[in-house]
Amino acid sequence: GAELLAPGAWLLRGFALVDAPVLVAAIESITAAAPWRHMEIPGGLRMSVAMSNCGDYGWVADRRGYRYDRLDPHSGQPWPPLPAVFDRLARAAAVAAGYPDFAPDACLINCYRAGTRLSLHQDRDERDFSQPIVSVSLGLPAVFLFGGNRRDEQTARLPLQHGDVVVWGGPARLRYHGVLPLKPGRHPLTGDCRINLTFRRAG
Ligand code: MD5
Ligand code: FE
Repeated sequence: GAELLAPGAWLLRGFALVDAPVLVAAIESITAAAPWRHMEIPGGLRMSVAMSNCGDYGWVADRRGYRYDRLDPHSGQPWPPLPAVFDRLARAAAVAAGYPDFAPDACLINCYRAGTRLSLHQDRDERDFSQPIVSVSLGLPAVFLFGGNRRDEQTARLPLQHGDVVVWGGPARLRYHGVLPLKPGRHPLTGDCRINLTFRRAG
């Protein structure tokens, strides 16, 4: 069953377990066309998370800022399409969390290796904050940091495992969050990494 983490935030333990092998195979073909890259952020630092995208829009960062773009800046080509299994899973998770109208048009694919972290931030590059974000964890476990509506609020630690899905909507949509440095390990499906899929409505 779904576990309420906070108003609007639902944890669906193991919701993606059955689909995981198919998801990982699809990620391999997506990243063959749109390879993993460490994006540069305003200020010039490179992110420790490796990223790719699929769907109508992809999240991109460069020295000018953050945005959603229909084209992969590496190739100048559209991002690979959202596989049907991705779309079905994201919609089913949103329905289970009480968001029956969620229609993702963007999937950011994050790859964490030992030591990779994601510092505390909000997701605010999307147009419509009434749409939730669906996040799918694959491979190595991670400790997720769930903060408040202000950066200085206390954070809760949430261990996320292979197959876990979290739906962030309503009052949780704009909460600060991050990921602690990944511990080294090996997972039978993903090897030395944690992969996270985040499904969004960007356009
Ligand atoms: C991850 N990715 O584990 C996370 C999963 C990102 C990112 O944060 O921006 O790529 S998405 C977590 C999330 C999204 C929106 C709201 C909240 C969490 N929240 O309210 O805590 O790679
Ligand atoms: Fe985020």
